[in-house]
Amino acid sequence: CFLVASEVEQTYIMIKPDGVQRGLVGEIISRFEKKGFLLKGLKLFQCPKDLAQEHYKDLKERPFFPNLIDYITSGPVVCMAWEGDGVVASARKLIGATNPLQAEPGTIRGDLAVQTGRNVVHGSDSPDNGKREIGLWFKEGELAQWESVQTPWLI
Ligand code: 3AN
Repeated sequence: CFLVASEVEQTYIMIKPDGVQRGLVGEIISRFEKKGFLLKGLKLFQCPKDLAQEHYKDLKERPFFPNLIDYITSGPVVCMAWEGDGVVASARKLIGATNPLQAEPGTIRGDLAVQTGRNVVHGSDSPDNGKREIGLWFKEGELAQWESVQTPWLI
């Protein structure tokens, strides 16, 4: 029912242009799948500048903001909505620290990236931002309504 579904935690995960260009899409999606989260939305998308600016609006005053916008809009990104208990914090653990040199081995950034400005993946930093970002990047109807048959084995 709608009420129950709306209470389930969701996060916005995005494979950035470097991740797509380097052929890491399958590897990154696989980590979230294997962990046991549910994929609710997925698309390859060329991000317009105004959407990138809105997504990163909290970083507007930072010196790296223009470079960040150029980077995110430089090629297609993979937009994903993932669902599950505690998915926001858990996804950030799977992703690892912002600076890939400080990210632990075993994390996506720790295993696959070197530079902060090329850190291959984004994950929402709170459940509220998860909702906000999924609303920004996906249109109504683009999210799938489904439950995995594996779910009883995972929760
Ligand atoms: P995270 O992506 O780990 O939540 P935020 O929200 O602080 O980190 O930063 C958003 C994005 O901005 C980062 N993923 C990275 O691409 C870029 N960024 C953050 N700090 C820097 C920096 N010092 N230099 C260049 N880019 C940065």
